[in-house]
Amino acid sequence: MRTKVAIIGSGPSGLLLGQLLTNAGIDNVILDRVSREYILGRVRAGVLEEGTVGLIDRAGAGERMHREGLPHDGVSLAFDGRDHRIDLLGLSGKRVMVYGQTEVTHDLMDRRRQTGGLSIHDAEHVAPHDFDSGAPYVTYTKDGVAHRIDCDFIAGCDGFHGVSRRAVPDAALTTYERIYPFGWLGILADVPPVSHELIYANHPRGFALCSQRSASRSRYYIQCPLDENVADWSDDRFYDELRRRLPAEHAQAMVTGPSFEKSIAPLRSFVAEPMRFGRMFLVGDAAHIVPPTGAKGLNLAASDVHYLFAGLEEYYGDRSAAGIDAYSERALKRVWRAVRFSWSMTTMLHRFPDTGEFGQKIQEAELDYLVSSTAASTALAENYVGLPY
Ligand code: FAS
Ligand code: PHB
Repeated sequence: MRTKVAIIGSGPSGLLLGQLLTNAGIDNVILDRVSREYILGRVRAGVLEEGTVGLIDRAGAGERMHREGLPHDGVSLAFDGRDHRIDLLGLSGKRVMVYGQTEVTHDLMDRRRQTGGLSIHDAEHVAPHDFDSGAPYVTYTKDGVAHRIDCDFIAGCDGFHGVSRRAVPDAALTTYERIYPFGWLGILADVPPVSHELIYANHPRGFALCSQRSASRSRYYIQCPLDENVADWSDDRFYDELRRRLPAEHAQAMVTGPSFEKSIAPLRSFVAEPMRFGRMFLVGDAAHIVPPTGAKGLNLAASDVHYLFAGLEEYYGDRSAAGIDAYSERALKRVWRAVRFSWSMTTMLHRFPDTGEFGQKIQEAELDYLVSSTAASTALAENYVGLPY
């Protein structure tokens, strides 16, 4: 088989890139090691920047997002027993869209099927080859049969644990990492959200986040130790702890109900540089990971796709390589700004074991200044809604 762009990974990065390429008439194939159903069973991000919304629209997959998604003009920071609203729209001129990554993935998969894009699932032993040459290719096995896809370019959209970054020689890669000493215990439950907007809570007992998927489906998180066992957390125990970390008005008003998803996610900051190796590009989580505190993971994957698609469209349009040559530098500039923001939100809102009561007081002072300063709130709003591409 031969294609122009072989895409490894059928998550948001791969699907969004694949659809933009297909719409531009640039042939591509997506490979994933798991099934569609497995991918659609994953629960992840929930907040989309306007840039991400625009790319999903450009991909022709935005109809349900605009029908079911929730535009949010503000977000709350809760600390010291009180709520403080950050007026995202008033301060930045932009809003965010609350719409689950699972739904984005579903919509992009449906759009790919409508437009005849080829996706190969349950592909085993996927491997990129000769990407430092002019004739790269990808191999994989399906149902015991070995296959090869010759291509012009390889897009490594295969996430943090994927094969693309690992195929790069160590000497060609520089990585930067910070692993946080806690995780997020999250639940999904079909109960009305405690507030119409998201609440990020700093509390001496630990961080909490009240998010949502719709007016009848809530997504809640509490900071937990890394060695926590999710089986030790009944719904009642989770809700009791969540309420203890929220201002009384929310704790009292909270509607609880059975969770249908409960899991613990570790938190890390990670960046691999550069994001291009000859004819292979790293995209999204394959190149970087952020703690979800800033709601940036999925949105960074989208901006990577924006830069890479622009470069590939230019290459196949007027045969200029300028865009693909600039991809890594352009993407990393925005990646590091989002890594910084996600790190700062995580540092400001979570309980760190080694900073104790002094650290708590510093965080409360930072939050108190932030919500009382237009300049500081504007800076947070600009970053939260997404910096320009
Ligand atoms: P993905 O990891 O989504 O997709 C990679 C795809 O590549 C997968 O389908 C995988 O099966 C495939 N793949 C991997 N190895 C392969 C191989 N060898 N061969 C073929 N295919 C292979 N972000 C937020 O903004 N907010 C959140 O709340 C949030 N919560 C998260 C919770 C968890 C548990 C995780 C892991 C991530 C979370 N994220 C969150 C970040 C997440 O949303 C990512 O940023 C987003 O999925 C990135 O999309 P992709 O780059 O497409 O990578
Ligand atoms: C979510 O809804 O899953 C979510 C929202 C905002 C975040 C992280 C996760 O910062």
